Amino acid sequence: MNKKIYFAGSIRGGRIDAELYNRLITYMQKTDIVLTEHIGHLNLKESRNDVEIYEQDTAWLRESDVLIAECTCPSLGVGYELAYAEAIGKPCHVFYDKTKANLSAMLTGDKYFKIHPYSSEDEIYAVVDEILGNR
Ligand code: 6IA
Repeated sequence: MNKKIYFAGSIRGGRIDAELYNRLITYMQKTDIVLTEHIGHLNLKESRNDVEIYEQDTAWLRESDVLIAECTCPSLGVGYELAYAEAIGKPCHVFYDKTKANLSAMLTGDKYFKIHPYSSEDEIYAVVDEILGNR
């Protein structure tokens, strides 16, 4: 069955990995539903105010089946979303490139989170297949 995925990635934390987010979202959309496909848009335009963004994103978190976060580029918003998702019991998966980032101890030290360090992007896709039950 199609899963509803909340994909989290940095926005105001920096867009250096936006193309990676875009590729991951496109991949997940072949089999499942990504509630947050705008995270991968390469030309983001802020059309809503911050209260509207917060209300919509937390509603999507409650609606989602799983949170998948790409955390190589640090983002306060993604950290907040992870804590919110844990508090409401959603499965949380965190990917980061271990050759580029030293992940916060508040994520690596929290046994609730499933942490997936990778050193090359190709490694991500097989893990995503497993998370989504597609292999
Ligand atoms: O602190 P950050 O901005 O890096 O936080 C990024 C995370 O917060 C993402 O995973 C999003 O789910 C959420 N978020 C932050 N800003 C926005 C946003 N801005 N829209 C939707 N979610 C957001 C407006 C850009 C829009 C036109 C797509």
